[in-house]
Amino acid sequence: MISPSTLPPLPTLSKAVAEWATSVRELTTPDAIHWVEGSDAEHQSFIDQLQSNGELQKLNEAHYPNCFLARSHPSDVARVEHLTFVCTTNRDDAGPNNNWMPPAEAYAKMQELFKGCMKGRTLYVVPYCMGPIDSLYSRCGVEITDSAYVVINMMLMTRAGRPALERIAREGNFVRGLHSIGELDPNRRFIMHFPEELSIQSFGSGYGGNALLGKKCHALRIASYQARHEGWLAEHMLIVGLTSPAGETHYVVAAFPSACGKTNLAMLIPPDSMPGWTVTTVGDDIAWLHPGPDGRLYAINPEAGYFGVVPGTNAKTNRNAFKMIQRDTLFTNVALTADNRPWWEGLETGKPVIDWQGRPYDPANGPAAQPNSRFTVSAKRNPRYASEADSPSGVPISAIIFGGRRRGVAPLVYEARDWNHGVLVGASVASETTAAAIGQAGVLRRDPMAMKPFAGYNFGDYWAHWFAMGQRLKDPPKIYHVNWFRRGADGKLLWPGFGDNLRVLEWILKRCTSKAAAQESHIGHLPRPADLNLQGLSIAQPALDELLSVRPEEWRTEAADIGKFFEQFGARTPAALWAEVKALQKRLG
Ligand code: SAT
Ligand code: MN
Repeated sequence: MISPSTLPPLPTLSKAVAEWATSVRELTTPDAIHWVEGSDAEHQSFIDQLQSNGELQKLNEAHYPNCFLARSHPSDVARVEHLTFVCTTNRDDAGPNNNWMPPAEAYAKMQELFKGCMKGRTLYVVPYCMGPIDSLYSRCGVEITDSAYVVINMMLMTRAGRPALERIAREGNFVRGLHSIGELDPNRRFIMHFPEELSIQSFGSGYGGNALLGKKCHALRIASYQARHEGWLAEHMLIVGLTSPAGETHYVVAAFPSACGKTNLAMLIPPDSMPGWTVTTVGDDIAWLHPGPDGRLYAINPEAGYFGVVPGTNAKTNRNAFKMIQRDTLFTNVALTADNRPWWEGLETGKPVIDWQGRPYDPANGPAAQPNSRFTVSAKRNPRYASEADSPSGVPISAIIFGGRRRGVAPLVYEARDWNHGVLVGASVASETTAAAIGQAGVLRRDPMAMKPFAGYNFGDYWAHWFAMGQRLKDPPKIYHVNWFRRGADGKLLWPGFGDNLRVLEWILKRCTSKAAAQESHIGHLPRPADLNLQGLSIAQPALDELLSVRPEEWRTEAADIGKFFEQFGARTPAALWAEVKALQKRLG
């Protein structure tokens, strides 16, 4: 083994990164600079430092070994879509789906904010690789930040450190991400993206989606733009491996808006009444999809960790995740019990004594844990981590699933007629908003491909790119829409969800291998109750009928609403998408 002291110093590896770091140092005037190597010892030293300055609190070592709690500023708990911008030269390239600012104006604004902002702080240089370090599909970046909390999160969420910088030195290109927590002042907070220059500037927030720049900023907004030019897709999708009792393995990807259960589906536990199934996780949030040499679509997970929603996680909803976060986990904004264990709504044991803001718990102040409180943990801690997650060629995808959180209209599951119809199905996803973004929760909004907050360019061009991708695949995956959240007249959820979602996945896989029947409806192919494996599930017939019902009058309204939504994108809305809307309307009569 080479001793670290004989390795070349990091700043000498890449001239381009070193020059950029120097220019940032001159602008932000930090007291010190630290280049992140990526070693375990270094990670520990950051934890020690954060603990000694009070930013991290060690949790009960006997019950939660090597776990820590971080509390954010109370106004800094979620993504801020109204302060997130895509700064392309032409406004139309960002599209009505993004906030836009001219690049020169945005750079000038950020220059003002960043000037001298790291005085008294350390500037950290974090080289990272999104995806397996030796995969052609992976892409690298460097995040410069003044937050050690961000550094330890990036070390869990990405492949960060020397090997990434070595790859950058070989390839010569990287995404430049500049971040400062500033004063955490919501009035001086901006998340700016410059896809044309592969650069990101984020100021004034320490929250995950705003500050861990490898995640939504790079792996979705910048990467989606890059992917369009290079002929691949960067999507807000989990990747899961499903092995049937017969020993056949298929991989599927699924796109749902934030906080709609992607992590739960990615780590699904088969119900006792479905013995013999094995579910493994490749990714829980982001998929990069490439046409493979055999004409199929292949997926890699660009991330190396999970940044998941804590509330609701328990042994029943997600036993794997629950086990996974019992050790080596960083919690943000959860509550505490009297014996210093983390606590959250839905935990089912213990009780909160201190709330997420560090105050004595009082129900009058609202939930004990922040509804968007999060865990950060290495993917390797997942007891069902798929070893293929590290495969440089990715995994072949049999089905693409879109979904939203909707009380009505959308049935439990339906299958698109073909790829082009599937693009319409994805483009018309609608979902009730959640706590993952600042704003009112529970409002229905269109969230095409669950990418509304994350597409780094005009949705019209994005849909055109989806159609073009279909043309390039000899053997494209089938496309589905699911809705686990349909409610009955009494307002109660009709479908049990969680592990029982495997019943729907089983039907999907059987369809992909021509082993299951379906009936045709106006909106696509649906299972009849007899086509679903309902063994061991007690569900009343009327609930099942309602779950699988498609009401033409509701769908005529839906189709008109979808059309209105697409009109916003004017001439950029592809003709192929209008053709699909027309065909749907014709079928609905
Ligand atoms: O905060 S994140 O954007 O990383 C999580 C999410 O909203 O999906
Ligand atoms: Mn997400």
